[in-house]
Amino acid sequence: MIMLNKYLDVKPEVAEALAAGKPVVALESTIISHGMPYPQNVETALAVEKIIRDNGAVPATIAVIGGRLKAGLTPEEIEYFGKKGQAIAKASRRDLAVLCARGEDGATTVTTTMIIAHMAGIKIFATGGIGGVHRGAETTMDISADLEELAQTPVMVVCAGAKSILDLGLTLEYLETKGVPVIGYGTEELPAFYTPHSGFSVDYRMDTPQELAAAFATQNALGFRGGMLVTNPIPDAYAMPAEVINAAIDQAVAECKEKGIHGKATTPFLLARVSELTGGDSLESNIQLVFNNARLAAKTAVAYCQL
Ligand code: PSU
Ligand code: MN
Repeated sequence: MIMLNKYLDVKPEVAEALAAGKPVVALESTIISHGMPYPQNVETALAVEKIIRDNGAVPATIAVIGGRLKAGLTPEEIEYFGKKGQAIAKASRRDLAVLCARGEDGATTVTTTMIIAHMAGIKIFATGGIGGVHRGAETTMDISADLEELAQTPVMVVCAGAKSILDLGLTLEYLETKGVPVIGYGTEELPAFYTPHSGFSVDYRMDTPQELAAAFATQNALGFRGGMLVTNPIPDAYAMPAEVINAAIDQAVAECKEKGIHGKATTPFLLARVSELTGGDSLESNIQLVFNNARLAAKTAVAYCQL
């Protein structure tokens, strides 16, 4: 009998799957409220859940609602998060206690999705991109809490790499210091979200969900606390031309600096600005890479349960 946290609500379908040793994949809610516009955010979140199911796992979209940590949302709750968008607080590790104490809502980032997934007993999590070390962090010290969470919480995060709104080289250095393995799925090169190429190398290449599952199970069996980062390149058919996306990112980063935006507002500002500057193209790429990650995460969760 697993003792669950008193602030945690696990959706019955998710709880049943976990109790039966069946595959479950966690999904984050900041990507819904802050990462994409309405209504594409809701359509994408629901389609991602379907992809997880079609690939043999149960989806658990994670969020904070009325001070409760939710592992698994209903379609109505997903619609609520999508519609409220940026009006919902973006919840990182430092925010969870206050949100629970006050009975408020929060959209979970990679950090808080990992925390709540781990509380519920979910091992695998699919998202779009992670936060990391921001460009200019040597003076701003803007380093996403996602990296610290990967260092201390045993959840596998399947993403499409990180956007070059970040300093990708410094992000890899930080992950190395913290002992987080960075795996390339079918590639030796760290993917840069909208493009499969960053010019940086990953630590290991793996080519099957079984290999990913075995490496992560071994890390857990060794008693290591941390997570594992799986970077899955965007399919070529949906990749953006590097010049187009990099020009938009450089402009967004410059505007962010000019406007003096900092703290938790930085990443949502950069994401929204890049999306405006590149129009619907980057949104379509973003949606497709999330679908691709959901497929891989579900297959890996299935493989993990078969070990
Ligand atoms: N990067 C993306 N898409 C996202 C995010 C980051 O390409 O949606 C979101 C995720 O929820 C991530 C968070 O965990 O932003 C990181 O925010 P910050 O940099 O403030 O830690
Ligand atoms: Mn930050």
